[in-house]
Amino acid sequence: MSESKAVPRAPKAQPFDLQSYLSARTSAVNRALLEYLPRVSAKPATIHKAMHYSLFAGGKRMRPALCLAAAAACGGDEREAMPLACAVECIHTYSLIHDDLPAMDNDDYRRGKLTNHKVFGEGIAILAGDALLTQAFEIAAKCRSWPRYGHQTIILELAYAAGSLQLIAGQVADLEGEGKKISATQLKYIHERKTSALLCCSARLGGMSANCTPAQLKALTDFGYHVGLAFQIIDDILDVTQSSEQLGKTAGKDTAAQKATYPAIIGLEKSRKIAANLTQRAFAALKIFRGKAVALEALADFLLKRDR
Ligand code: GRG
Repeated sequence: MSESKAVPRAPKAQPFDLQSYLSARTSAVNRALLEYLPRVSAKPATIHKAMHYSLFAGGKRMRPALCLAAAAACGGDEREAMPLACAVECIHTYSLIHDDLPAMDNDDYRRGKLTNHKVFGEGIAILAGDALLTQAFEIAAKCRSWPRYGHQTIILELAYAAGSLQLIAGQVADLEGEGKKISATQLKYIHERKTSALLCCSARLGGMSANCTPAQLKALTDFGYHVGLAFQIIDDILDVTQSSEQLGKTAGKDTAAQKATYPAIIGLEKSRKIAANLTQRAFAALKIFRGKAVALEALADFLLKRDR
């Protein structure tokens, strides 16, 4: 073909570099958290040390990433979403500290380090969890509001996801289900509340920080719900397929505590298929964003394929 007739080739779309994306967001979230939280040296230092200890223990920061990516998908500025991303991470970390307590899952390791109560004692660990939960609402109350989403809406969103109808409800059902034979429907009830609610809330808050339309909020809700369910199924699979070293927490706990999980009820292969189908449904929810949700798509894919 002569040069004059050559059809210019469209530039090849670059694959999304999720590792760089996550590493940049994790650093930004860590910097913001340090700004929002009282310093480690603030009196009483013990409680602030305990809060910082778990918050900066090396969590994957998936909820903040979903929040920031949802804001970007709606055409927003990630900096506007940052306080809400941090608020969600504070709630998540509180739930992990309390979940590890002897009265709950009684775990010695989390995020590859000794659990909060192992280092600071049960009393301080309970208080560190309480303080992080409260901190989340302080951060949200101090952040700006948006034309469609005022402070009341934002605070309600966090309160509902963390409250006795969602996160706590899931934990109660989980505790009460130990050692009992429970149905797949009951298990889904637990997963929806214990895991999906906060992931969904993260995506929704990101959208709200971009003053998203009702249709965009619905899409983010669908996306977060399905990603959340897939996330917990993968978590259950990893509990039986990975080592404690790999997970940074005690592997095989679900089996030891006779907990109902997807792998226990329907087997590993079927569980993997269900997680993949849920992720497909999450992808489908993103159509409305017409290519602007690449980060959300990459995150959902990563969560399905993760090994820790
Ligand atoms: C309020 C006490 C209390 C509990 C609420 C969230 C919860 C219920 C318990 C936490 C334990 C658990 C297995 C929750 C399910 C969600 C989940 C898989 C959490 C782990 O999330 P990752 O993998 O953790 O994102 P990192 O450490 O990476 O942040």
